[in-house]
Amino acid sequence: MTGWSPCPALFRAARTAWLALGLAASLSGVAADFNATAPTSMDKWMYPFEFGTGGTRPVAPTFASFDPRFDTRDAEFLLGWDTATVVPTGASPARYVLRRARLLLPVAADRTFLYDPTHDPIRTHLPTNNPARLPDADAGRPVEVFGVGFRGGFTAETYLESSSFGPVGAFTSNTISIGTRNAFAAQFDTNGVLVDVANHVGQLNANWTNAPFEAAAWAIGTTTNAAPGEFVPIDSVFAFDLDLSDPLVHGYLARSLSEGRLRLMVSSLSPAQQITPGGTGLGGLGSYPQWSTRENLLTAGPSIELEGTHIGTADTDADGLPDDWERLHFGNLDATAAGDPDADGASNSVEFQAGTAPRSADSVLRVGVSGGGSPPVLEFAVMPGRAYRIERSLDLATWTGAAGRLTYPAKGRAAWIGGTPEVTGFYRVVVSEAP
Ligand SMILES: [Ca+2]
Ligand SMILES: [Ca+2]
Ligand SMILES: [Ca+2]
Ligand SMILES: [Ca+2]
Repeated sequence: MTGWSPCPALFRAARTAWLALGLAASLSGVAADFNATAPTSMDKWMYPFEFGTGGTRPVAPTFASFDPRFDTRDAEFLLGWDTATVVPTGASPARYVLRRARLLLPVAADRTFLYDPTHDPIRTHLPTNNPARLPDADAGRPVEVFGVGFRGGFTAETYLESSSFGPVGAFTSNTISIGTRNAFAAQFDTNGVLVDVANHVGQLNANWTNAPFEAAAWAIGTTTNAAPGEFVPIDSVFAFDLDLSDPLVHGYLARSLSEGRLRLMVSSLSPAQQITPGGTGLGGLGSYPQWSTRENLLTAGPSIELEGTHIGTADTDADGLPDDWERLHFGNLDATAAGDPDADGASNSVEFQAGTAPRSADSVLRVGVSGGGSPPVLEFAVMPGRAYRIERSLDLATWTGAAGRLTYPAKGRAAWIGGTPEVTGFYRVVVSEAP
């Protein structure tokens, strides 16, 4: 957690909320709360040598390769849901408040891998002769869920079960399939951009290198059917509760619901049984999970539970606060736009715009200053589904967009770094619903 610095006299950060109401959709009359299980509408084993069968197989294993000619997260499992039957589409991502997003995945093979419900640092994957290597403190490897990024011109809409994995090079090449898959497990980097995590362990390949970085899964699978370190029996169901406390993850899910098309990728750095010449890490005997796909007739297949509130546009008491938002936070329509029941200085209207909680004084858009002031750095907490813009003024009358970049140094935190050393002036953070 970053501490707040007091504002220097010449560099005052003002708080404001932008009241440009985006009437992106008219969805009044639809029940606001949703709590439903959606069946998987597409899934595909993402493995370079699936040769066209990835979309229709009954089983999708996930495992790693430490052969540097391949992605380290070699075999991934793509899952997709058409969510329009569960949640109305078309509104701003700010209008989807999730309380639970839980992927359920049945195990399709008996006792092929050890249960590990906690994160393993990347250093535990380094070869035994690497001095930076850490021993794996708990047996087994966690099964992780990430978002999905696309390349090769594909999008969540156009990438289908029948779409190609991506180019697979010649077997004689030392980059047979690395960094090329058309759909990949992805996380947000500190610039808020979805990046491929397939090779975060770092490979030692003369023609393809990347610096190692730690991957932070959006969820790690848990089951009640095995104790940590034990083999997992067939038909165990793994539950993955997505980290809704991360505004970027929550925002990804909210945008997916707005589009009616949710995509997630399951991945695990489970060892596969293969020779790993020159690899950076451990190959060893195969010990990897195999998941039931929606084509598997022996199980219920994968599904997702979605619970939350869709905030429609209806405002029957005409106070500027959507009915659904008032009921979500107050249980009735008695709140007023100007009210400030939590006495945090932000009116209910401002809290609605900023996505903060109107009954929690700790939840408020408050801007702090860090660094020496050159360039200016503004820090503030971010909320899901919001767009933030920084403006600067010399007279508190005329405001113009300030040159700089928005970064996300820690979960839930934004740091805006000014693009010029100019610090004199007033700055404000303008928040609006994400388009
Ligand atoms: Ca482990
Ligand atoms: Ca109202
Ligand atoms: Ca308030
Ligand atoms: Ca508040």
